[in-house]
Amino acid sequence: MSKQDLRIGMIGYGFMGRTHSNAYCKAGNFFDLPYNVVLKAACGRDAEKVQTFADNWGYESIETDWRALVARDDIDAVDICVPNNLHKEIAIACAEAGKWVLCEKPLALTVEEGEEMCEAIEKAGVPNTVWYNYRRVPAVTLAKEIVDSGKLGRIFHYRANFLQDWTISEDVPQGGAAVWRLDAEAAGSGVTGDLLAHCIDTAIWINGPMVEVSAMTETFIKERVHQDTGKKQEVKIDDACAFLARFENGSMAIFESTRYARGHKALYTFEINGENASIAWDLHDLHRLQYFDHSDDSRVRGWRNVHVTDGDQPYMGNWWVPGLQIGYEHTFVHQVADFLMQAESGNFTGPTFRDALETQKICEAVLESAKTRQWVSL
Ligand code: SOE
Repeated sequence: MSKQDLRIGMIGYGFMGRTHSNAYCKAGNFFDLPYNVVLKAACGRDAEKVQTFADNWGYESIETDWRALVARDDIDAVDICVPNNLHKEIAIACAEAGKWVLCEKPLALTVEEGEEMCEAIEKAGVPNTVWYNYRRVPAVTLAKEIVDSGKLGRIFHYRANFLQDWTISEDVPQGGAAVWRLDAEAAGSGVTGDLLAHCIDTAIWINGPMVEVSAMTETFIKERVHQDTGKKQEVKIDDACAFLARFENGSMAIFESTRYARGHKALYTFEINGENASIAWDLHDLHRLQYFDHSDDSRVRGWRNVHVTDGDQPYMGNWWVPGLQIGYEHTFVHQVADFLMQAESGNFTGPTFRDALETQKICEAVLESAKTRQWVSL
């Protein structure tokens, strides 16, 4: 039986536009999707650049105005891959037009914006997701399954880091293409919304809700040239952020993120310590899960280094043969696959806009705590 087409409109063509387009191209080859994914149109303000992007990935057409894309009858789902300050307006317009919406993280600039987006999306009843892709690293999904099975027992500790080093030079500008993440107007915040948001999404997915946070932030380089004005302007994002947190289940946590950890490019790590067992994961070695089980025979007890590639591990039955690993781009393929396979039936495992709003609330509480130097309750 031929499948119904799901026609994608992509807004934005940067790094995330590429990861998502790659996922749309591959998902149907590896997963039995209920739809035939069609790359219908790509949209960006620069016609030449967006045409090059469209030709590379196989989009059938281009638009240079996102409103025109959202108004098209031949688009079923819109993927929002533009800077954070544009998410709200586009997502609400998509919801009102009855489109499915896939939005890049973080959901919005603020909780207030995120709430408006959730209301519009839920009122329209359209399938929706936010691209917190690391949930779908097979080893991370396995960590969630192990914790859910109760094997760790009572959880005492959760700790996570996301470390980078790409903004150490004072010569890196802010604003405009490629470096809008350094411009508070476009990004909302620095590492909190960009990197810690990933750590928070994974943490609350695995370890449940957080109840309070206490944070500190720092902006190491106070002024940078803004690409739009050519002038040195104050840097208003957080270059680094560290925070303590307490979870509803009684466990305590420590989170750290920076773009000033010389030598680290994208070191996302987390560790969970329970009464009976511990789990650790590292993005630089993403196919492995470290697992320590205290119930093992004491003479051979130690950290197990599980190579998460066998067919009975999450997602791996759809890929190669045991022992052959997959990588970063596959997390996006998994998100497309789950979204399309689960969304219409209403049992999508998320993250939905509503799930991403929880992360947004924590990010906002973290920034408020850093500003007021007080614990903030959630
Ligand atoms: C920033 O450098 C960045 O690209 C984030 O925006 C992504 O969300 C993260 O996955 C990798 O780092």
